[in-house]
Amino acid sequence: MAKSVFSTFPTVKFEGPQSDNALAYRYYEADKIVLGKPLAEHLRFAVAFWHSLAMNGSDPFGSATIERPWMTAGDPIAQAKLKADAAFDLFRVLDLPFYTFHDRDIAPEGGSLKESLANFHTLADYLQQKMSSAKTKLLWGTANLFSHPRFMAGAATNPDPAVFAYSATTVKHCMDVTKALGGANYVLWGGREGYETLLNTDLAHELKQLGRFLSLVVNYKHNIGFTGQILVEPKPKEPTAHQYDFDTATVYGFLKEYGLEKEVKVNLEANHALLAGHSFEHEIATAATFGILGSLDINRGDPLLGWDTDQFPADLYSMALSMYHVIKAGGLGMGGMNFDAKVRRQSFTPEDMIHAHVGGVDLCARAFLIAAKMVEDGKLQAAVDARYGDWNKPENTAMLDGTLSLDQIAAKAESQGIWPSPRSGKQEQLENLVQRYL
Ligand code: XUL
Ligand code: CO
Repeated sequence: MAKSVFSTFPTVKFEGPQSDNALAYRYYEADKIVLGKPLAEHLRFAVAFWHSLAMNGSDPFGSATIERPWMTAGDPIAQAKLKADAAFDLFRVLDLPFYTFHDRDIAPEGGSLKESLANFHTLADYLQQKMSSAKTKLLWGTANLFSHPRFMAGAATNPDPAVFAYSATTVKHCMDVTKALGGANYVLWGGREGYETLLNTDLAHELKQLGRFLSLVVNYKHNIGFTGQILVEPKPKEPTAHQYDFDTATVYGFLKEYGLEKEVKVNLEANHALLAGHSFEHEIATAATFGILGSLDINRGDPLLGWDTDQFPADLYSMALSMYHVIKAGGLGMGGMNFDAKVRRQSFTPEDMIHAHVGGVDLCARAFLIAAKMVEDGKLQAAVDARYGDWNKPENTAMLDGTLSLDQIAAKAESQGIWPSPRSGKQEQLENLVQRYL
């Protein structure tokens, strides 16, 4: 194998918080036992092929700033193999347990459906070969049903049935490959599953198409015996003005409508939550409430910009609260934490890519350690339990368990002349408590 752009970098090691080495982990001690199991098994970090190998730094106002050997002209299959070689070298440097990909990240589009599928399977075989001698496993696979112009009016929700059929075919093959590579999950992010204007959109028809598409995916999963999870990734806007998978609550309603709430979970992304007007922890807690917490895409947005900047995470407070809710939900199970984050346009060197991941990994690991302390300590939970404590009294439980009707509740309240007095929510006190763990 030729030397990759990452081959001069040694494998990043845990050196502890005191280390002065910029390319060392300070908090991510993979085999440290926390809450009964190694940190690595809680966090299940993944490197995203899309952002780390396929992005070139271009934006609407400027051309590529990141030039990698596999991005230059040449035989597309040979270039894709070069990219895969570099990917596995990056995985070696970062020493993280998982990676994720879109079909188009790993293999070039061909001149026909047949050729595109052939390219995809050629590279999938190549990845399988590389995985046989590497530690990195597949967290999830997905299909890019949004970049090519054929998807401009949607994939599953396209008014053109040919695009629906093309997308179904692509997803079928992508699920086959994800299964063959031992993927733990299969993700569907509806990049263009939404609309720009109702003037040209039959909303009810598009939702029916999307529901059918997801049912087909779930049926196929069972037919082929894929034991991974099917995950939908909510996002409220960008690229379309109105995305059908707006947020966790919207996705849950959609799953219920199509009877898929026991079959499909969510892959939650930090900045998608923000774009939906939520915090990441809100989305995690909501998914946990409905029993559909699947996996996490880790990144951050810029509240000053308000679009999907996909930056590496840096906010310890928010991440600690997010990890707290992950732990409370019983962990990520088969899911993990995928760095759906890209380096900035000016960070074009291979070393920038490594710094970005080292910082992201350490931020999340540190947040998890803080959250574990919060859970073990139990003070925050005790405060919440106390706040709801009166619901444990039988006379109050009766209002929730169906024993009392509305008029019975009213009759009782009136006869007792109840007159609730305000109770403090203790928000600042609890904020101060959280600060003590940081
Ligand atoms: C786009 C996004 C995607 C999905 C997979 O905002 O998050 O990378 O995670 O298609
Ligand atoms: Co994502």
